[in-house]
This record gives sequence, C-alpha cells and structure tokens, in this order.
Amino acid sequence: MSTGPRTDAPTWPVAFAERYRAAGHWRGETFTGVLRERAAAHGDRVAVVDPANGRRAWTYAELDERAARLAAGFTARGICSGDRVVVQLPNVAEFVEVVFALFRIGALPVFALPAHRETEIGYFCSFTEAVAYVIPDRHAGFDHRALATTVRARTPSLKHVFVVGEPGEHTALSDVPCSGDPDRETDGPAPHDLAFLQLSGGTTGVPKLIPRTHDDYIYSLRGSNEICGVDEDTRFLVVLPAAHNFPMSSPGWLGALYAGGTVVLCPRPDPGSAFPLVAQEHVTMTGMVPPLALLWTEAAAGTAHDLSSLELVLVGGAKYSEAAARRLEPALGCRLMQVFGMAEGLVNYTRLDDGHETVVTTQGRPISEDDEIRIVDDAGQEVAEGDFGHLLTRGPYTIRGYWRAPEHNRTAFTEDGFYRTGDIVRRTENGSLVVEGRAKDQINRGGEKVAPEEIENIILGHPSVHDVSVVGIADTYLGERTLAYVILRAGAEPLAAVAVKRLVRERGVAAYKIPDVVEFVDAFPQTGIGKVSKKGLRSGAAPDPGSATGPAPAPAPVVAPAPHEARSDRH
Ligand code: AMP
Ligand code: DBH
Repeated sequence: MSTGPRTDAPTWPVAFAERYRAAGHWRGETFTGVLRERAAAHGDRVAVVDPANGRRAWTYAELDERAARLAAGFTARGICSGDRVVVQLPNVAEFVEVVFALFRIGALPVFALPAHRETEIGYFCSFTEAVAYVIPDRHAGFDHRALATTVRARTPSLKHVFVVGEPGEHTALSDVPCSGDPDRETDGPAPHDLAFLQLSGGTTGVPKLIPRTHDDYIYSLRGSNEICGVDEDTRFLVVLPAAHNFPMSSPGWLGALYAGGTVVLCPRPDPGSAFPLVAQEHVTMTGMVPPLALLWTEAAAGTAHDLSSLELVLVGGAKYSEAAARRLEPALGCRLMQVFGMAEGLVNYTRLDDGHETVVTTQGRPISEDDEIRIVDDAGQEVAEGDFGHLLTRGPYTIRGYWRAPEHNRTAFTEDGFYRTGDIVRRTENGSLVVEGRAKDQINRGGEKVAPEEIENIILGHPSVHDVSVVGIADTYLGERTLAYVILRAGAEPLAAVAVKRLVRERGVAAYKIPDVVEFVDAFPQTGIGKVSKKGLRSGAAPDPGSATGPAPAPAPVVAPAPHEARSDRH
C-alpha cells in the first residue's frame, strides 16, 4: 500500500487551496465523475475514434462502461487506490480506457512515452514501486514484451504486465475486464487526491515525476477549453504521443472529453498519416510541436486531402520561429494558437482575439488570473517591465513540488512556493510572454526534452572517456539538436563517434536522447573560474548546414549556469 499523497508530494498551503476553491477554479470534480456525467448526459455521442486496425469508435456510454469493467478487473487483481501503474501505450483507444479505469480506482498512471526504453522504464517502475506496467505488444518495430520481461525480473514490486495485443508470457489486457463496479466498494479518489504522475523533461540524471490532482488538472482543462473554444462539436486529433502533457491537456484529449467532444487518435504524426484522418474524421483542432508544424505547413500545399474542417492548430513545446508561424495559417487554412506550457503546470496561450502580430511573435499569456508570474534576475529581483529574466510561477494548477524529491524541490521551488521554470522570458506591452531562451541545463530537441546530465553519465561509463559535455546546437528543423563533446583519457584507444552513439543506444534509452553529433576535443572552453562552460561550447559550435526553411534560430542563451555545470571533478 502506498504512503499517502500528502507525504509523497508537497501540496498547496490551506490558504491557497481555499482561495482556489472560493474563486471557482477547483470545483470538486474528479475524472471518474466527469466521465460518468458525460455518459449520463449524452451517452450515445462518440468519445473516442481509433482509426487503426479497422475503425473503432466508442461512445461516452461505452467508454464509461469499459472503464468500469476494466477497473473491476484491475481491482480483482489486487490493484488498489494509490498504487502506481506505468502506462506506456501509443495512440490507441485502450490508452483512454486504461487511464479512466485507473482513475476510477484511484491508482496513479505514470505516463511513460512510447519512445522510452529499459533505462527509463526500469527507473519509473522501481522509483514509483509500480505494481503494474501496461504496454503494446509491438510498436514502431519494437517488442515491448521483451522489455517488460527484463524490467519485471528486477523490479520486486511489479506484479502485472498487461499487453494490448498478443500478450506472450504476460497478461492480455482484453482478459482483465470483469463485471462489478469497484466504485461500490471504495469511495474512489477525492478531488484533491493525486490523479496521476506526469513526467518532467528534467535537467538531472533521471526524470522527475509530477504529481497532478483531479481538481488542479481539471481546472487547467476547463481554462484551456474556454480559451481554445473547445465544445461538444470539437473533433480533436491527437498527433503527438497521447501520454505527453501537451496533447493530453492543452486542451488535448482530456480537454475534448471534458467538453463532450470527440477524440481522434492518430497513430503517426506525419502528414501522410494525419491528413487523410483530418479529412475522413472532419477534425477541427489539433496540437503539435514546431518541427511537425513545419512539415504540415509544407505538405499542405500539395495535398489532395480536404483539410477545410480544421479550425485551430496549436503549436508549442519548443520555440516556434516567427517566420514559420507566419506561414501556418495561409497554408493550412485555419487559425494558429501558440502555447507555452509545462507538465509542472503553467500553460500560456495566445488568444483567438489577439492581433495577428501577437499570435506570430509571442507565446501567449497564462490561463488563469490566479497564475502568478515573476520575471527575475540572477539575484531573484524582479526585472524592469519588458526586460528578460527567469520565469517563476505559482498558481492553481502549478505543482508545489515533485513527487518524492525533497532535495530537488529545495532548489526547483522558491521558499514561497514559486516553481523555477528555468525559462528566460520577457513580457510585451500587452502582457504576452516571449520565450527568449532558458537557464536550465536541458536541450529542447524539437519539443523533446533531453537532460544532458543523463547522457553524460552514460558516456562517462566508457573506460576510454575522461570527460564529456552534451550541449544543444542550433538546427534549422528541430530548433536544437544534441552534440556530445568527448575528451578521451590520455593513451586511451581511439573511439569512433558511432561507438559513442551505440553506447548510448545500447544502454536502452529513448532514441531521441542519442547524441546527433559526437566530437572529440582536447579540452572544453573554460570560464574565468576554471569550470566547464556550456555557453562557450554552444557559441563555438559549427553553424547548421541549413535547409530551405529559413535561418536557424539561435541556440538558447544561457543566462545563469545551472548548478550541474559547476562540476570540475569528474574523473
Ligand atoms: P516539461 O517541463 O518537460 O513539461 O517541458 C516544458 C518546457 O518546454 C518549458 O519549460 C519550456 O522550456 C519548453 N516549452 C514549452 N512550450 C514552449 C514554447 N511554446 N516555446 C518555447 N519553449 C517551450
Ligand atoms: O512542452 C510542454 O511540456 C508543453 C507544451 C505546451 C506542455 O506541457 C503543455 C503545452 O501543456
């Protein structure tokens, strides 16, 4: 049995919780209640469409019924309130079913990405003491069952592996549901209870887990829906992995379900897969990262598919260049909204009634009038209006601490509860935020976040390696890609760049973390006090060879060195 959420994760002080309730932000809803209400109000409306393997469409009544039966099956197998369950599913209907079943019994989904491999999954399972792991049989050419076997063998808490598809030695998810509603036996989660653990892109050797409650997350959905105009007629296409916070909640598939709309799951994000679905399913809204928005913009000109149902495309997760932003609306024939969000909470949107210049040049403003924003210098003092600085935030859907991470929380949050986003922003005259760069030691590879320390630790494990520094360099398409500078030990066998990449791949991490470029150097650039300077490494990086998409955005400026950069003793 788990320790309670109160000890696992810092929560809002009582005075703040009361304020957020009094303001009507937290309305005492839970995901289970929301689905049940929607099923009662309009049970025959389609909730989820899964176009792969023969089109499946579940109504709200069916989804609610399926979630109830699966929850009963999970309960019968001993999964209880507070238990953690690592969910690693691609964009398939079962994803939605599993998540609502876990919500129903108060077990916490831990949202792994389909790209995660042995290192990440092993960590999530052991760190959260997960009791179950839910996988597809194969996805994108990878057999998840073999990975599950390995992880299960070394994770004592892990009692169940549930497989969508052919189970192999594990349990087929389709064998789990049974009749009987577990809600009759338990009270179900309360609105202030944790609903799930999201992942942070992170800056450290291991990803941090983000504890979100029903109340706070549902508030962010309601706010997002209002801003984006999501209602029962919305047909939302999930093109990014459904487990990611952006397609889940901004406004995402959970926002669409909250509004009584329809969620269409897209198995692959490329225009060749997505455009036919937009046409067939009359998709009205979707969200994507900037590199994908570029692809869609370019492909739209020559497509035979009818994209005229599209009303709004949200772009975020990484900085969207102004030049690319200007091209989206004419190419796709719909509105653009920029979104700058984070799984820790705060989400900013440009607004439908913003002027065009604001939409193409800013990353919007917060959802809530109770989102508190501070823009401060390195010493923590507020900067002059319009100047750039570190973005700190606190509010009704921004966490007060990571899950089981008291040490890290001491530096990631201020004493008065503001989250240090690590982003460098400025505020324009009309109150919109512009992301200018970041101070955190993280690479944003087209929206996929890479913590250099995690990759450095793997490369440092090679006997020929004396030291390594992984940095982001400008890339026209991705915004940034990863470069590993490697210093070999004196007299060590020479090492090929491909061997370094292979080392990272064989460690079993998500493919997007494998360095794009490896360079061997004799020394890193030094700062005045003799520490490794990532800023120096970035500015010394070779320029991107370029492509047809216009000038590359500058690499993110490092305003303040992250603590990690102060290491000088790794030998
Ligand atoms: P995570 O904390 O892993 O959810 O990642 C959130 C981070 O992604 C933010 O703190 C930003 O660094 C980055 N990000 C998200 N949206 C944008 C955007 N529209 N422009 C620039 N950076 C973004
Ligand atoms: O990058 C993100 O994490 C992100 C981007 C846009 C996010 O979590 C969100 C919107 O909700």
